[in-house]
Amino acid sequence: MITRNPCISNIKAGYLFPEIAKRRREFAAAHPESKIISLGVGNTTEPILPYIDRGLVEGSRKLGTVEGYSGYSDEGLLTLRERISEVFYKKNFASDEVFISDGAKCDIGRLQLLFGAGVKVTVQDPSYPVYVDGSVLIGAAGSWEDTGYQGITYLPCTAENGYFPDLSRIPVQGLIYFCSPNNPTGAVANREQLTELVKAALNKKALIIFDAAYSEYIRDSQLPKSIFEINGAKTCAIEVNSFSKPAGFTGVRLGWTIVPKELKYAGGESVNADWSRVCGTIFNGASNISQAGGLAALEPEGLKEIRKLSDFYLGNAKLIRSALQNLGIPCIGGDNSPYIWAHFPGRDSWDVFEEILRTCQVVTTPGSGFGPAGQSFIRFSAFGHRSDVEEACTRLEKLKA
Ligand code: PGU
Repeated sequence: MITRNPCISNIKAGYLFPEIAKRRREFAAAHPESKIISLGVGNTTEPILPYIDRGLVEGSRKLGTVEGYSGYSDEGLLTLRERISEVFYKKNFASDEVFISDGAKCDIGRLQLLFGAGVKVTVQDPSYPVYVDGSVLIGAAGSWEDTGYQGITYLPCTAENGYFPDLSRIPVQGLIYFCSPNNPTGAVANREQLTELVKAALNKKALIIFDAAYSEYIRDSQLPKSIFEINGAKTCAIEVNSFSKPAGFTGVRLGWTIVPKELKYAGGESVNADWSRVCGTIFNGASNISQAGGLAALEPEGLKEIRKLSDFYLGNAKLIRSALQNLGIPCIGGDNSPYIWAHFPGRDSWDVFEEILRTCQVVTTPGSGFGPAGQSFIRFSAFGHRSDVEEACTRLEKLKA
């Protein structure tokens, strides 16, 4: 029989979220009477708001008419690409620098094809697991050693450094994944910090993949929502973003990636041209129905709904954060992001996960699943119905003991 891709054998554990789902199922099977509440995976729960929903419905209806029918749309509807540039980037990007995707995760995976197995990858530690697991799959992570992959540079983000890492260890000509607002810590890098990041990337001739999936949760107007608010970023950064968390499109699937034309490899070749080539080869565009929804989301009425929906989840975050603080559990995040990062000093994350599941019937995410520096932390997601979040907060009091 055919042999397995050795990169797949290198993956240390199952993908974090299916592992959590498995443990939840096992608990539910053993305790059929329990009503489990999930503050685990960051999956949206609230209905799509009416104006945006109408956009999706109309997009679908159009497909049933001769005049409105459309087929493949490759890099995405021109109108949507232009509107994204206008709404999020002050028209700073031409439409052919905006690539419409079926979500940020999918593009994070595909982008690695640009750099190949030899690339030196740097991540914030902790970070969204796709950066590391995706690097393992393309063969860039090397082998697993105790708490991390030998080929990955982990930059610890801890209370001591204000959850912004020491950038001096970034390898030359490497790839840096940077996520702000951060998943899982909820920390948001300020303008000075992102300026430092861009400077470090330029000095090291490195490329940043900036994941801004939670940018619409930023409420502090001083905080940057995009890496392209920083001078110099156009020559060292790619940005991925998504309609998932702001518009509730986790199941609809729609995102975008900005690849500036100024961005060049060491040999002077255009990254934008290569990205276009990669997408043209292995991606046939986002659903035209999703794109119609995305267009509606970026109209003034839709943008109001984005604000309303993200305000709702931020309201949940506030409840969770104060419930934890009342228990004396140190935590950060939740003010400009939908995640709260709670510290249980000296404890193993999976043990705390199990304890919260057993005593409160609340599913969370163990911090160690996001990287070595996540050990002893638990991530609480603010995506949930309000009544469930309130009930979960009440149940968390059982942790007092
Ligand atoms: N980027 C970050 C930083 C994320 O946290 C997530 C989702 C995505 C991208 C995915 O965006 P899409 O546009 O929907 O593809 N993170 C969630 C869901 C888990 C997962 O496997 O994606 C989370 O709980 O961390």
